[in-house]
Amino acid sequence: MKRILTVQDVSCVGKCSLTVALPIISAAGIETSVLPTAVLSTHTQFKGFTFCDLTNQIEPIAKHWKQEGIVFDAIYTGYLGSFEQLALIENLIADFKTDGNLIFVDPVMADAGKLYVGFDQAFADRMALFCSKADVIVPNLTEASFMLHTPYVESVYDENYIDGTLEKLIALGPKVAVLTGVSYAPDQLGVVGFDSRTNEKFAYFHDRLEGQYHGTGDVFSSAAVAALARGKSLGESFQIAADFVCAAIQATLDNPTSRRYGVDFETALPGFIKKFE
Ligand code: PXL
Repeated sequence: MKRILTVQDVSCVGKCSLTVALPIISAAGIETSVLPTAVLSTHTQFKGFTFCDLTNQIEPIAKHWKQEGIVFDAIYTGYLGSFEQLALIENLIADFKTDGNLIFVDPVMADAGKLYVGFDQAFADRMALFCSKADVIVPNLTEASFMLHTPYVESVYDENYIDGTLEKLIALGPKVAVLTGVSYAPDQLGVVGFDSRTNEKFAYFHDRLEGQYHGTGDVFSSAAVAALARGKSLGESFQIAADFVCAAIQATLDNPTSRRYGVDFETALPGFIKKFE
């Protein structure tokens, strides 16, 4: 069985980060090891959340894993909260990198043109450096614009703009760059990626569903890294991930609650699991 290590916070309520990565990666038939970087009562879009930083656990945990000779087929990082965490996780990646394993970085820090609470441009610059260590990065358009110091363009852009953005992301150093939330027409949304090793571009578009939901980026990345670890191609993996997010949003629309509570990915899990039969 493949083993993925995922490094991100535990937001106890508000389906995102580890509480979605663990069930989704496990459902794909992959052992999921976790390195929780912090515990929050909820994600940061609720008011008054608690926060317990676990940065001081990163080095001792990694040291123990090294002593035990533990290896990972992929390392997937999501929300990381500080410069210090980025530096420590860079060391961890250097220590656990093998010839064959996959380093998958979701530079979680912003959406819809805005940085999340607690992040600033300096953090985005540091995250851009962190991305150089990755095989695959999956920023949304907002995260890409902060990392590249380019204006956030909400809707009116064409394929050339996206291709240019992918080129600039590749120049940061990752082998594969994937942009999420791309839209060339009001009724569609999708993902476009570029693999600098093969010079291949891939793209997948689907109908745009109503509304913006919290945690969909984490659902998407968890599904994509799982599919890649299960040996699916880049194109297939990102299609599986996009379809899974759509199915989860559809399930949420069918049974609405507050958007802060994330999407009902649980309802969509049986369809996701079938992709690996
Ligand atoms: O879903 C991204 C995310 C993860 N973890 C925490 C967050 C957010 C987005 O706001 O606040 C703690």
